Amino acid sequence: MTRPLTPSLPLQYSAEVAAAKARGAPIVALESTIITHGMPYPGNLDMARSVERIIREEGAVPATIVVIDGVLHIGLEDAQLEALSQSEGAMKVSRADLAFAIAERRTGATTVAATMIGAALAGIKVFATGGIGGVHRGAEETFDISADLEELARTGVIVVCAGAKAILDIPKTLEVLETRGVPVVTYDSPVFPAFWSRDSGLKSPLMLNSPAAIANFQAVREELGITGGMLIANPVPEADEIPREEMEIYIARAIDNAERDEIAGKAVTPYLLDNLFHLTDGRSLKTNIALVENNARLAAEIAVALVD
Ligand code: PSU
Ligand code: MN
Repeated sequence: MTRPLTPSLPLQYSAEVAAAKARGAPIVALESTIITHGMPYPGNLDMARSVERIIREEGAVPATIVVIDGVLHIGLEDAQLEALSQSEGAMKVSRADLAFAIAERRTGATTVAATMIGAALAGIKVFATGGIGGVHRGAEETFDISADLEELARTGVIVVCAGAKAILDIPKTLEVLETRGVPVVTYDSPVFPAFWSRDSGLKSPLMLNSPAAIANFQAVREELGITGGMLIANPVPEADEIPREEMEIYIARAIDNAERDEIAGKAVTPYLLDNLFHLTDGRSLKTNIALVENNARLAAEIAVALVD
C-alpha cells in the first residue's frame, strides 16, 4: 500500500491506520526514537506493545511513526515493531534529517519533532510520548536546545508527555515554550511534572482537568487561527514515581559522566537515559514505561474527545 505523495516521498499507512482514517476514527501518533534510543530491549518492545494496546482499549488507533528503508511509515504491524525494537543501526531523526533518511533510503527513528511532522502530514492531531526534548542544563555554553521546542511552536499537534525530563533545565525549557507561544497545560495538577517525578518544583502555566476541556481549548485556538502545537503535561502515577530529590542525585552523576565521556549533540539524551537506567538499577526504566502508558491513555481520551 505504498503511496507516493511525490515521486520521492513514499508514505505507507498500516492497514489499521488507513481504515481509521477512512472512517474518521480517533488516531494517536507514537514516536519511535523512544524505542530505538530511549530504552533497552526487551523493555522497549514491551512498552511499544502495551502502549498500542492501551490506545486501542480506549477506542482509538495507534500510529507508530518511523522511516524504514526510506519509507515513512504511519502505523506498524507487530512484526515491524519487533524488528525495530532490536534494530542496531537506526538513525535518530528530527526535523533536520527526516528528509535525509527518506532520500537516502535509510532507517530512522523519529524524535518528538519528526513524529509531529509525520503526524501532521497524516492528519493525526494527538501524539503520546514520554518526555519532550528541551533546553539542556548548560545550554548557555553548549547551545543544546532540542528541535522539539521549535516544532511545538510550528506544527499543530497536541503532544502528551510527562513533563520535561529532569536532565534538562526545566525553567529555561518553559521560558522558551512561552516565548514561542506554545500552551503548556498540566493535566489535573497545579505543578509542572518532571518526567520520573510528579513535581518539578515549578508551577504549571495552565491546568485542565478533562480530555473534553483540552479538546475544547484546541477548538477555540483553531477558531482564533492560532497555529502550532500544544503540550499536555501528565504527571507520572504516584505509585510509579521516583521522588525528585532522589532522582537529582543520579542525574548529577549521569551529567558528570556525559561530560567526562565528551558526549555532545543528539547523543546526549540517549546517553543520559542509558546511564540513569544503570545508576537506578533499572528503576528509571520501570517509571519511564509507566508514564508512557499513562500518557497513551490520556492521548487516546483526547483523540476520542476531539472527534465527539
Ligand atoms: N522521551 C523518552 N525517551 C526518549 C525521548 C523522549 O522517554 O528517548 C527522545 C524523544 O524522541 C525526544 C528526544 O524527541 O529524546 C529528544 O532528543 P534531543 O534532546 O536530542 O532533541
Ligand atoms: Mn540536543
